[in-house]
Amino acid sequence: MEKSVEVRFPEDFCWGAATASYQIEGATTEGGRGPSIWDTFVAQAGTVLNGDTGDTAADHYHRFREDVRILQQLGIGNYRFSIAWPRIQPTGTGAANAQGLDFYEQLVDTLLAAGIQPWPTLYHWDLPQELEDAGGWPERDTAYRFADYTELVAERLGDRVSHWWTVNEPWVVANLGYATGEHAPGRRDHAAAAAAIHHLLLGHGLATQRLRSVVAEPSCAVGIALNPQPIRARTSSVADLDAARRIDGTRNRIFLDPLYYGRYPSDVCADLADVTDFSFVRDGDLATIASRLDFLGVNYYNSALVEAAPAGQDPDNAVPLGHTGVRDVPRPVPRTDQDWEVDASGLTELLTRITVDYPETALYVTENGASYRDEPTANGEVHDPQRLAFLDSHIRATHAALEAGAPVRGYFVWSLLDNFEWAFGYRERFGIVYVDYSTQQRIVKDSGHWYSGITRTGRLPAGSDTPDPANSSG
Ligand code: GBH
Repeated sequence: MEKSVEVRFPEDFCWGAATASYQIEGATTEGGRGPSIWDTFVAQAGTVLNGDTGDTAADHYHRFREDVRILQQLGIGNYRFSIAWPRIQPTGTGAANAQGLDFYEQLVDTLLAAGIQPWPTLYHWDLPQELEDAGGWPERDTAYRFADYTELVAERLGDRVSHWWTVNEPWVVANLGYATGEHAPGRRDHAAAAAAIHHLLLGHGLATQRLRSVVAEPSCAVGIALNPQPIRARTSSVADLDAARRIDGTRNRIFLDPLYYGRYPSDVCADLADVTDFSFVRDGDLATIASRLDFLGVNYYNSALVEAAPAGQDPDNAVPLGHTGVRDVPRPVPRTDQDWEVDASGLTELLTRITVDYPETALYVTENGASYRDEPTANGEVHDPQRLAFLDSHIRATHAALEAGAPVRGYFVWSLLDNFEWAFGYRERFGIVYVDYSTQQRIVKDSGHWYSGITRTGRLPAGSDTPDPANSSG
């Protein structure tokens, strides 16, 4: 166990917790909500572990007041949630469904009354099914539909919401949704995934402009939440370094370069020549995509180590967008119960790297957390020492980035509640609050009580005897 030093965050550092609509709301047929691609996907056999669906989830649609009360009791002053597009436009186009807007207005008003700042995400993966039927994100029109939907939301909530996230993790949407098929809509077409990347970025840019036209600045600040990842090479051989360059290209730079500099990296375009010719890019698109970002959201789970793979030995689908000749190298490091490697140092590396390569934008860690499958004890407590240690080490890594000069302004834990973890269903538990899915009872886990202390004081005490996740037993 390592002795840690005290770290103090600035007074105005933003502490928060995050969720997403389909993962917590349930009530998928209530309030005039239309079907989304996730409703369709989960209904197909073999897509989600144990056949789980988001039909009920954490029943947040009916229990949001209780969930806001929990945030308030924990002293968490910022809440990142997402708005379900099919609640606002059940078929993805046309007039707003008033009940959908009412729901989010009530949520926002309840948050504000509790002294909690709302940080809505406009797209966290629940595309209206009709838009997928018309081609989905590989189709250019979807970007324009996203801007129209954004306008409807901004008109209703713009007078009381001052921070907006457009799209959550376009890498996941494009690659898992359209290339590997692990997520909705379950397509497996690398060229379609490449077009989806561009239209997600275009949708982000159009929505950013639309927000600013509806809501007067400065009360309207906009960003995008990416899931960039530090990519390390196993050795410094030319082959391994080149493998890392290629993955860094499609994981990170294919998003960051157009957002910051209005261009796709030429090496990435060359790497993808067999997949796409980028003919979906039209005049003016890149300027739209490069609309000023007020902040950048960084969702961080871990880093990756890659190496060049001998021809024919790269595993199926391991590398999206049709890359071949690269493979992931497993490392002898602690893993979460979901088998994800834990590497807090990667978060410091990522935040400082972004600061060097894409400077001058406020950074927020918009998601960070881990799945450990702890269950309540007989007396109804949930002890989750590994999650607590995970959060402790990553909040320290965030502080290290701040000390090193990265403009990090906030940290949102993923997640407030245990929830529907996409293809893994309810087996994985990311919450700092436990959810009993048979009773919908909420229990604040040890990590939640601990995080509450951090949010109130803005500091992590010295030598807090947080166990090393490697050595602690769950
Ligand atoms: C986010 O996605 C989502 O925004 C959120 O909805 C979700 O619930 C949360 O994270 C937890 O999954 O096997 O070690 O290589 C995360 C995207 C992409 C992060 C795949 C982890 C693989 C880990 N993820 N990545 S590993």
